[in-house]
Amino acid sequence: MVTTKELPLKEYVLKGNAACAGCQDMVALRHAHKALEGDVIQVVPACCTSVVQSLWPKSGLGIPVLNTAFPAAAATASGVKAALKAKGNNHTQVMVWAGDGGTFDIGLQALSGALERRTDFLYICYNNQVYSNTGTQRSGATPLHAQTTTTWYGKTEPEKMLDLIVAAHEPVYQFTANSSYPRDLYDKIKKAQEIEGPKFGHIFLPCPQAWNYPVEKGVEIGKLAVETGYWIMWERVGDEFILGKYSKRYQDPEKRKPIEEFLKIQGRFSRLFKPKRNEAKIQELQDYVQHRWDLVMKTFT
Ligand SMILES: Cc1ncc(C[n+]2csc(CCOP(=O)(O)OP(=O)(O)O)c2C)c(N)n1
Ligand code: SF4
Repeated sequence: MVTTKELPLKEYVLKGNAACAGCQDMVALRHAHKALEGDVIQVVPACCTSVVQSLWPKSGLGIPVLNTAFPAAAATASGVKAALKAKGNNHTQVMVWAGDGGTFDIGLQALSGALERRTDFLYICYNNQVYSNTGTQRSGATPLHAQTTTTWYGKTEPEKMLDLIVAAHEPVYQFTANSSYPRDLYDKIKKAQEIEGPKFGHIFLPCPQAWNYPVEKGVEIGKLAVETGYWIMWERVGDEFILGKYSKRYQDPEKRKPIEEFLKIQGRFSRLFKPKRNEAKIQELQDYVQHRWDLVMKTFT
């Protein structure tokens, strides 16, 4: 794994941009661009990243970016890739950077089409589990019992298993990552850059604004997601499945921290603990951790 000292010094995500304090999207984006070293055209649909990028005169990205309509990011990327090819440019990476709303829900059809067309691109879904930039509405990635402005008493459905939907398209490379492990993310983006064909990365990242936690807790919450087994780190190169080193030990349920440790730190789950503890709902989320592991392991191994 790359060491901190080996990370390129050049910054492509610029200081003083419009992201909230403690935004973990910026941590992930920063490391992705360090890996790509500027040879990239980024496609961004409507989301927090598009605000960071496009607010004049404070554009937050020092690379070429194409802002596109909310549902159209992957289709736009196919077009950009075709244009580069027509110009004889086979090296520049086309990378979509889209939120979970723009991927799980409104951009899913375009994503499916681009994967099926075998577009040579990298699609990144940064998953903060909510439509953040329009005020915290629930998305298809919002977990069971999480409170949002459209689910005041907690969401009544669990999230969509997007990774399995994407896997059914057989991308050449697929991975999950987490903003609390940025060097691991860096390595995965580097790897993606070397593989030709459709590639998909799914990054879990806490959002202080929407999840309602103190800004300094972002890294801790991301790590707790892995240590409770809630978020599984893995890669798939073709058919080869690799369980990530950060998740390996948590395959054993005995080694996992209780899900409560991940939940209680976040205001969006406060109704599970106040005014009185809701044991049944906490247990439901605990059981769902194992369900997710079973689905992933049964599907890929
Ligand atoms: C067709 C369409 N519907 C709705 C919107 C309004 N809109 C812009 S961004 C956004 C939320 C994006 O959520 P997500 O993709 O999860 O990214 P995040 O804001 O969390 O970064 C919405 C609903 C839009 N721009 N276009
Ligand atoms: S709402 Fe969340 S994801 Fe969006 S800029 Fe703020 S912290 Fe980042």
